[in-house]
Amino acid sequence: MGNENAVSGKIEELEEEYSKTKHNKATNKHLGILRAKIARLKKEAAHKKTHHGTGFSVKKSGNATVALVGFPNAGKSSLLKHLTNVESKVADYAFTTIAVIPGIMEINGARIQVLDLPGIIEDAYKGRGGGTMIGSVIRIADLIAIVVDANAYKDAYRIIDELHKLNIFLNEPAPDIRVEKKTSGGIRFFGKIVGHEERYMIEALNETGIYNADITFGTPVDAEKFINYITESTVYTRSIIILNKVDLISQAEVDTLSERLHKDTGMDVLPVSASKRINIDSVKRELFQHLNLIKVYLKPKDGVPDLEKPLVLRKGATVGEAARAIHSKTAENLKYATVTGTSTKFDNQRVGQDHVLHDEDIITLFYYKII
Ligand SMILES: Nc1nc2c(ncn2[C@@H]2O[C@H](COP(=O)(O)OP(=O)(O)OP(=O)(O)O)[C@@H](O)[C@H]2O)c(=O)[nH]1
Ligand SMILES: [Mg+2]
Repeated sequence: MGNENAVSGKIEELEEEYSKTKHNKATNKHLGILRAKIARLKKEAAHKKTHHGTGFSVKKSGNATVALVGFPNAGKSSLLKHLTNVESKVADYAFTTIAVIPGIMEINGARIQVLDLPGIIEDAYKGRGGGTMIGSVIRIADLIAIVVDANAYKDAYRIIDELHKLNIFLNEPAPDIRVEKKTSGGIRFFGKIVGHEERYMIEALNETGIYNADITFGTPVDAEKFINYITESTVYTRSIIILNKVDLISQAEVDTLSERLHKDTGMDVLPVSASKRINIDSVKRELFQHLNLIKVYLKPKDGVPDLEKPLVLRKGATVGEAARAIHSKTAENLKYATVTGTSTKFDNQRVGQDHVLHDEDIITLFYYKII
C-alpha cells in the first residue's frame, strides 16, 4: 500500500509540474518527457491496482463491446436494462452504480456486450471518483456510447474532454506507427515527422526503456501522438452520443439538440428515452451499425447456407479469421474456401485464407484431411 501511495504521490507531483508549465516551443521537450514519465507511472499504478481486485476488471465477451459512459444520473443503468434485460440498480440519485455491470444485447444474430459503468466525474483523469479504473474499462470497448441527459446535453462536451484527458481519442484514426526493436544502431526514424522534434521523441523512447529501434511512420505523426503511442497510453475508439430522457423535452428541441451536438462533435446522435422505452430498438440497430460488424453465412459443402445462424465478424475480417472464429484448432487445417457474395467476382469463387469477406457473403470452408 505504501508503495502505491508513493507512486500516486509522484504522479500528482509530476502532473502538477505539468499543469504549471506553460506550453511553448521552449518547454515542449520537457513536457513530452514529463508525459512519458507520468504515463509509465500510471501504468505501474494501474497494474498494481488490478492485483488488489477492485471489482472493476471485466472480461470481454460476445462479438464486440460497447461502454456506456456518462455523468451520474444520465440513465446508463436504465439503458442497460432495456438493451440487455440485465438489472442494474436504477435510482434517482447520483453514483448509484459503483461497479461495472455487463449485459449481453442480441441483435442481427450478434451478441454485443454492453457495459454499464459508474458515472464519471470531472477530473476523472486525475483518478477522482475511480476515474483511472473507469478509464481502464472504457479502453477495452470497441464503441463508446456517451450517454447524456437531454436537459444537460452540454455534458457531452465535458465527457469528451475528460476522455481526451484519459488519452481516449474518439473517432480519430489511430496513427500508423511500427516499432522494430533492435540490439544496436540507436533510434532511426523513417517517414514524416511533423514539427522536427526527433530529439525529444528519442528521449521519451529512452524513458520507456527503448534505446535501439527502427521506427516507421505510415502517416505523418507529431511528437505528442508519438509519445502517447509508445507509452501505450492512447486508444482510438469509435463513439456516438445517446441523448437520453427525450420524453422530457419537445420533438423540436430533440431535433435542435441532436443537430447541434452532431455539428459540434461530428458524432451521430441517437435520441432515446430509456424509462419510456422510446427508440430502444433503433438504438440497438445503430449500435450494431457503428460497431462495423459483418455477417457471413456458412454453407456446408453439399448443402444450403444456414441463414438462421450467421457468423458475426468485424469488418475487414478474412477467411482465416472466419475459420478461427468457428474453431481455433481446425482453422490450422484450412485449405481454402469458396465464397459467393460481393467480395467475389463469381459464385463459389475459390479463395485463400487472406481473402477479405464482405457482409452477407456465403462461405464454405475446405480443410486438409487429418490422417
Ligand atoms: N424521464 C426520464 N427519466 C429517466 C430516463 N432514463 C432514466 N431516467 C431516470 O433517471 C434516474 C437515473 O437513472 P439511472 O439509470 O440510475 O442513471 P445512471 O446513469 O445509471 O446513474 P449512476 O449509476 O448514478 O451514474 C432514475 O431516476 C431513472 O428513472 C428517461 O429516459 N426519462
Ligand atoms: Mg447507474
